[in-house]
Amino acid sequence: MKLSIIVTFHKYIQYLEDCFASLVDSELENFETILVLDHVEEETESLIAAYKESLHLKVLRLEGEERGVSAARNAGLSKALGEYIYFLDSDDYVYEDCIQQLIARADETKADAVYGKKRYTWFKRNVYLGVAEDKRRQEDEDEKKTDASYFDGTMAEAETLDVDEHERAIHKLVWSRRGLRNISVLNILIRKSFLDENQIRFDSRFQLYPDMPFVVMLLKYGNAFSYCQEAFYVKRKHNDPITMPALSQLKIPTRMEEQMETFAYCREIAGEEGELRKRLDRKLVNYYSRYFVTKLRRSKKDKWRTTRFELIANLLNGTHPEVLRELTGYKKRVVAAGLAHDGEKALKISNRHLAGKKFKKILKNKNELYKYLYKNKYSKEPIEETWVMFETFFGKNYSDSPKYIYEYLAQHNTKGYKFIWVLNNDTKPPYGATVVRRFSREYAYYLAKSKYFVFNVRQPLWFVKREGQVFLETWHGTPLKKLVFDQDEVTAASPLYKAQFFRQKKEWDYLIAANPFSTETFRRCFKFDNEMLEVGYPRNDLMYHPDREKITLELKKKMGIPLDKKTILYAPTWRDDEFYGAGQYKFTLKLDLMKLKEALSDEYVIILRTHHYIADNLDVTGVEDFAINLSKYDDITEIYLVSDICITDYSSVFFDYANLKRPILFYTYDIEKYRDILRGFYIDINKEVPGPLLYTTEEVVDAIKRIDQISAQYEERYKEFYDRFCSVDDGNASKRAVERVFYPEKTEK
Ligand code: C2G
Repeated sequence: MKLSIIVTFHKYIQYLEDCFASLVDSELENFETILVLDHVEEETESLIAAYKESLHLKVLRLEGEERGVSAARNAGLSKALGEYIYFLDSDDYVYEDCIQQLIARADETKADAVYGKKRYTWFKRNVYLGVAEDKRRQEDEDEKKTDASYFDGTMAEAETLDVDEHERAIHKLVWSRRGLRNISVLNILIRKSFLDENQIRFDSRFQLYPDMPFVVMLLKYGNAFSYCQEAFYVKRKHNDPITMPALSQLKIPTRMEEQMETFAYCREIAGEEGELRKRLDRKLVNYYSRYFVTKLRRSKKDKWRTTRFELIANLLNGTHPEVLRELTGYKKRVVAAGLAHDGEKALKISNRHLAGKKFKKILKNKNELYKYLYKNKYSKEPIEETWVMFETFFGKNYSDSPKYIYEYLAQHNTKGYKFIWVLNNDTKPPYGATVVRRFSREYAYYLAKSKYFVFNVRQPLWFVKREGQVFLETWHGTPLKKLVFDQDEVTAASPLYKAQFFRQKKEWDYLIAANPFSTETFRRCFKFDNEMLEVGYPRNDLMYHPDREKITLELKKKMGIPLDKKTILYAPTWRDDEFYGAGQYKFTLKLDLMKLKEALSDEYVIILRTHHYIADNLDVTGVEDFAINLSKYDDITEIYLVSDICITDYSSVFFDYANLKRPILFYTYDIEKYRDILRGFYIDINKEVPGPLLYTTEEVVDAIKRIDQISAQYEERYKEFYDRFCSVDDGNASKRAVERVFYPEKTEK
C-alpha cells in the first residue's frame, strides 16, 4: 500500500467533516485512513459510516491510561501499512492536490521526507476556498520575503535556489516556525521505513508539544529532504477560545514547564554541534528575551520569578557558544543576566527595553500617547458623577438609539447631567453637548472620567471600565444575521472577535432589546448576563411621534425630496468578504438605476443609503433627478419617515421600518452566498419576512408597479411579523431606558 493517513480525533466533530471531505476530493489511490479516536462524540459513528468506504477507514479507539496526541499517533503508526505516512489533524484540511503532489515528489526524489506549505485560516473549508484568495496570496508573498532574507537572495531565488535541502528543511520546519510551539509534523510525507529504521515515534511524556522532538528526530536522522512549495495544508485556527479552545488555547498551569522539558529533550536529540542544535538554541534565546522576561514583572514570589526563571537560566547555560557570541545589544545584556541567574537584573534590563519601545511608539503615534494618558493619568482622577458620554457608529453620525436617549434625557434633566457626544463630523447636537472626536485626547479624557456611557457599538478595546462607571449598550438592530457566538465563522472583523467580545460585553451593565426575540438572541449570542432592558428601540420612537405627518413634511423639504413624488428607500447592508481594510467595505450597486428611472420616475424618486461601513461612493451620474444619495445623512429613522416603500437585503433596517407598516421588498441577489457562506440567519428569510425576495432589477420594477397587490398578498405575514418584532415599540422606549438607568428610583419598587 502506498499511503497511510493518520488522523487523530479528540473533539469538535464539525471540523472532522471538513477534513474528511478534503481527503475525498484528493482522489487518492491505494491508501488507507487511520482514524484514532481519543474521545467519542455521538455523531462520530454516523460520520465514520459515511466515509468508511471512500476513505478506506480503519478506526482505532484509545483505551486505558494511554491518552493524548502522542499515544494516538503512535497507535496509528503501529497499524499503518503504507509506504508513506501522512499526519493530518482532525480540525484541518488539505488542498485537493496536496497529498498527490507530495507523493509524486517522494517517488521521484526517494527522499526520507517531503514537506509542503502550511496556510493558516480561521474559516471552514467552503468559506476558506470561497472568499479569501487575495489574502492567501499575500500571506505567501510575506513568507517568501522572510525566506529570501534568510537565504540572502532574491524572492525568486529563495524558492528555486539550489540550497542545501537539509539546511532548508531545518529552516522551514524549525526556524521559520514562530516560537517553539509551532514546530509541527503536519504536511510532511514521511517514508515509513525511515521511521522504523530509526525508531522514530512520539514520546508520550509530552502531551502539549509532542511534535517538537519528532521533527527534531526527522531532521537529525534524515538525509534526504524535499520541499514541495505548491502542496498546501490548511491549519485551522480556532476563533472561539471561550467555548471551543484548541489545545494551544487551553490554560494549563504546567505549560511552560512542559515546553522547557520538551526543549531540553530536543537539544539532547540534536547533539552538541551542528546547524540543528544552533537553530534550536537561537530559538530558546528568542523565547527568553522576547517573551519570558516580560513575565518577570509578576510578584516576587510568582513562579515566573522563582522556579521558572531557574529552569530557563539552566537551559540558557547550555547554549551553544557560537550562538552566545553572535548576541548584541539588549539581547546580549538580558541573556547575560539569565546566564548569571540574576532575575532582578534581567527584569531591570527588560523594563528599560520595553519602556524605550513604548516611548518610541508614543512619539510616533498620537493615539498611543492618548491611550497612555487614559491609562496612567485620567483614569487615576475621580469619576465625574454627572457626565454622560454618547457614541453612535464609532462617531460617524448623530443618530440611532443614543440620539433618542440623549434627547429624552436632555429634555428631562433634573439631575444636572452634563453631556459629551463623540462625533467625527461637524454635526452640532441640540441641548449644548460637548462634542469630541473619536480617539482624540479629549475622547481619552472623557472615557476615563465619565460616569455613564450610552454606545450603540462596542467600546474601544483599550477601554477598561472603572469601578462606578455605568455602561448602557443599545446595540444597533434586531438581528437577522447571526452574531458572535452563534457564528460558526467570523468571516469579517478580527478573528479574535469572539474572545474580545466576551471581555467587552462583561462591561455592559445594561443592554437594550427591541423585542422578546432580541432578548433571547442577545442572551445567547453575546453570552450576556447583566440587565436586559426590553424596552423597545429608542431609535424607533420618532415613528410613533404624535406630529409624525408634520415632521415628515419638514424632513422632505430638508432632504430635497420633491413633494409631488412618492419615495423608495434602498438600504442594503455590507458584505463581510468585500473590503479594502478594517471597517472599509466595498459596495457595488446591483440595481440598474437607469432602468428604474425609465420605469418609475413619473411617480417615484429613490433614496440610496449605504451602510456606514461602506467606503465606496455611489455614482448617480445621469440619474440625478431620480436618485438621491443620502448615505451620509445622519439618521436613517428620519429617512424611514419620508419613504413610502423600503427595499433592503439582509440589513436589520426592515425590523425597524416595519413599525410604519409600509411595504418592504427584499433585493437578495446574492442570498446563497450571504446566508450559507458568510453569515447564516436567525429567521427563515423565505417564510418569515414581510415581503417578497427579488433577484433582478426587473423583478424590483415589477414589484413596485404592483405594490398594492403585494401588500395585500403579504398582509397576514406582515401582521405576524409586526406582532413578533415591533409590538414593544410605542414611542416611549427612550423614556423607559432613561428612567431605568438615570432615574432608577422611579422604576424601583
Ligand atoms: N443602517 C443604515 N443604512 C444602511 C444599513 C444600515 O443606516 N444602508 C443602519 C440601520 O440603523 C441598521 C444598522 O445600521 O439597523 C445596522 O445595520 P445592518 O445592516 O443591520 O448591519 P450591522 O451593522 O452588521 O448590524 O443586530 C444587528 C446586527 O448587528 C446588524
